[in-house]
Amino acid sequence: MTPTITAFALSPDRGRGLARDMRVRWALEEVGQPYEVRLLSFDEVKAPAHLALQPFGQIPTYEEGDLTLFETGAIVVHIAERDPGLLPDDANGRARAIAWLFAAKSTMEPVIIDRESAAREGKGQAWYDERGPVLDDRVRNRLDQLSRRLGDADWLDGGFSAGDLMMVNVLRRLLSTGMLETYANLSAYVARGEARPAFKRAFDAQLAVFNASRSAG
Ligand code: GTB
Repeated sequence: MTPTITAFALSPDRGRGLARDMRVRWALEEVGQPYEVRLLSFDEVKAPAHLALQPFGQIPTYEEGDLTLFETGAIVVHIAERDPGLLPDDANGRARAIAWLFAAKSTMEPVIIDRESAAREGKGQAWYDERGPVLDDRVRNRLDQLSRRLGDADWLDGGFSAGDLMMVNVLRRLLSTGMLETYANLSAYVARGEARPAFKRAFDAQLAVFNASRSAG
């Protein structure tokens, strides 16, 4: 059964592979699972048909036969459990890989998004002079901790896993900030993820959508 995911026709990230369909595309490419994409406008994600699949009116969703999923963490775990390639064979290794996926989603991503949202919303506003440095420090603190743990390893726990996929995807959101550059090992880690053929296929696919929608619009 070929899964169908949803994505924005005209992604606000302008094809930089930072919207959350990218991690699902990448996971599907890693396991060699072909997929279809249903493209949505910003109005369509808030319409009843999509809200029935994703109660928060967000992309991506994942439909496969009678299974409908939302939340990229759950979707990537499902893909990793369904097909080999993203989780180790041993039960403890699988549990640790899933723990890293959760660390990316619930320890790293929130501080990165909070900082980004405040920078966008607070531009030129007095409150941001005080709040901005606090949010920067929170991100740096997590990057310090992650960098220490990664050390000079290629991946977070043995071979490349769904945990690395999610972590690299989340860290890429910092690419335009200059914050990653201070951490040679984290920069190399992200570059290692981006060099994977499956990443490149996923990246090219989402960029093609953005370019086609921009030309059409
Ligand atoms: N927790 C959910 C998950 O992991 O599935 C979060 C899904 C989510 O936030 N999806 C975004 C969305 O649909 C798409 S990525 N938002 C609409 C809404 O919440 O109303 C959004 C995005 C925008 C811009 C950039 N960028 O420029 O870097 C990156 C990502």
